[in-house]
Amino acid sequence: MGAKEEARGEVDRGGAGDADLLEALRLYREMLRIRLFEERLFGLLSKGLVGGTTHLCVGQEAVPVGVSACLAREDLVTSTHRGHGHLLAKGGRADLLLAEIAGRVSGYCKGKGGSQHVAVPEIGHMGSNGITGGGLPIAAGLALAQKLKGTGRCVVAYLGDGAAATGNFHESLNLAALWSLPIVFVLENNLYAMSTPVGEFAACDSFVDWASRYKGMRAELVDGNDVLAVRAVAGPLLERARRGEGPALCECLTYRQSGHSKSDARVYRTREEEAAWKERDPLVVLARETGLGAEERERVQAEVEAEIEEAVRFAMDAEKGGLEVALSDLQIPKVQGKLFVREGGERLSMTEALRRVLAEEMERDPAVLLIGEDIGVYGGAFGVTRGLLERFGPERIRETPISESSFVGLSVGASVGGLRPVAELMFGDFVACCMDSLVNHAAKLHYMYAGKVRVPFTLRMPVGRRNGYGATHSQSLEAWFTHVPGLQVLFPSRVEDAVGLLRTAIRSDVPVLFLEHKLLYPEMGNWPGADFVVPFGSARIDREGEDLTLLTYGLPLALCRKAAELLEGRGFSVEIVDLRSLAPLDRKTCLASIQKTGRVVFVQETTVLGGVCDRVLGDLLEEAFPFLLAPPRRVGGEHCPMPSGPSLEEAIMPSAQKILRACLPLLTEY
Ligand SMILES: Cc1ncc(C[n+]2csc(CCOP(=O)(O)OP(=O)(O)O)c2C)c(N)n1
Repeated sequence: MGAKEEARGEVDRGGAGDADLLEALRLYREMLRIRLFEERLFGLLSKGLVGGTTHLCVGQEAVPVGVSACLAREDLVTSTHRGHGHLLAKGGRADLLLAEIAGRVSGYCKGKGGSQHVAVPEIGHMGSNGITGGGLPIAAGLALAQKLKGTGRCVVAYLGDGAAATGNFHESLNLAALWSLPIVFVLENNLYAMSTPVGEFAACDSFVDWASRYKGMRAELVDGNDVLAVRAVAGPLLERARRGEGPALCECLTYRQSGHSKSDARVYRTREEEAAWKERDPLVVLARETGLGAEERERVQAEVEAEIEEAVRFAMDAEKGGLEVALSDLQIPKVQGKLFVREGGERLSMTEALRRVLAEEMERDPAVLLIGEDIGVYGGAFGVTRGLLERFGPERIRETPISESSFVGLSVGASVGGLRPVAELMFGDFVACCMDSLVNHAAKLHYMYAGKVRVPFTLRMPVGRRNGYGATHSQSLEAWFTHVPGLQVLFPSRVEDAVGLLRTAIRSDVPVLFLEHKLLYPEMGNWPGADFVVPFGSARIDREGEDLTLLTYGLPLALCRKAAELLEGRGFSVEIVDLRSLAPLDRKTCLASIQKTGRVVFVQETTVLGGVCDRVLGDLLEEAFPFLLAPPRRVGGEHCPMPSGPSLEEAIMPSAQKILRACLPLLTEY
């Protein structure tokens, strides 16, 4: 028996076939709302009245309607690129959704999200997602937040069959099963991922088969064109998840009657196949099974048509936004704390200071939790979290499998769900494994959902050289992230700043990448006192001078100090600016220093090509150019991967001598 027949034949309908006529009519109406919405939208798209890319769910309406019939308003859903039906079924308004898709200010997300990126948290819709599989770890994070906060709510994570082939799918199912999260993955198996048939991309008999291999995970297959069957199967899975008995996957076999997107000529499937599925259209199936009469259906049809016509009028007449709307929801709120350093504080290492901040913030705010690999008894790769497991327990010192993509994505979701996760990467190089979670999600959710969600998430990562760790364990990739709007990037060079910046990161409502140089962990400094914070975008003058400005951050600060002393010995006065906050950048302090000295050299550890130096100097030059007495210079590592041998590593790194050599011509020849 094929999976399709199995789904039709073996479903326990749980008495749902006896649903009374009123309920059947309600379900019919909900499905019809989605159907007519999509058909009307297609018309607008075809006439060019609505732009952008759009993925219609015609033919799949029974899935969200059957699932939503088992959800309370407070339960949460995450959605996909094909998400209009998910939102409408969860209680979304047709007019606000259509206005959103049409890019209007009165749309759900001011027109900034469009068809694929809509969130309506007030009805438990936590966002659709343009990245296939990208929403799955976020959904797991939302489920973790429900579990830790004891809300009793569950999370539905919609996904397509194509998403089941992603690493995020398997990593998220693994985490959900390990931690017994209150989540049900609702897999809409419409037989194709764009044009590729399921059998050509998934090496499994069914997705239920895959999912059921995860311990504690329930997995059920259901006819996704039969709304009563979907309701009957999803209900108990959701109840079980709510009771804390574990996650589930509900595979719904269905068919997308429309093309993948508006430009799809559907050459990968036959018209006969389409016709066969049309006979099992969800509206037809429900009417047939429950004996809904023509008269009732026509009445509902007229009512829904009127609603959709009104939605079209509303959306087409609504205002289109301009620059002001486009640049809204980018502000970083101020963080509360003290801005002065207590003199003569206790001496401690960077490692001890970071640990103390983490512990204090966890004491202060029960929403703070740590997430990462081997951060428990082992204490993290560099010992920063040592001892915290004993103090705070495994619920809040949450050790993860080796799955950077999903545990970072999960942290993003948990932060949207009201927690303040501080995740740790074992080595900063592994940030390459979770780029999607950071760049497409952490950085974007607040903006594209028009400020409706917050992402108070910190990602700590040990970076940089350490005498022979080699090419994949020594990188310092901060420059990648200073380019991404929505991400904050902090990089302390001394203990006091590490304390103040980490507090700022944890207390803020925005996503922050917090970089810790491995060679700075033993560095000693003063404990700056409880509550001390260093605000975003505030550089520090480390040394005052008149003739030349050294801009730097992180480990090379020490080299800059040495070079400044050598230059002083030759009669030159050097100012050092420690950026501390790479994004946002303190342009004012940098420009004031360059205006004063007329000469600038940027010093950083990594290759200068496309480095933070390029981003900062490029940004400053337009204004700084008139003050410059000499060309700007950059000093950094050679443009090659980090070699392993310590002498090779040393050879490609910046040094005080190299800085001196870069500075001297500027001071003597101009
Ligand atoms: C990471 C990623 N890769 C590729 C795409 C392009 N894309 C958008 S939808 C889609 C097919 C997804 O298939 P499935 O998950 O089965 O959902 P369906 O479209 O069938 O609803 C693809 C390849 C994307 N958006 N994200």
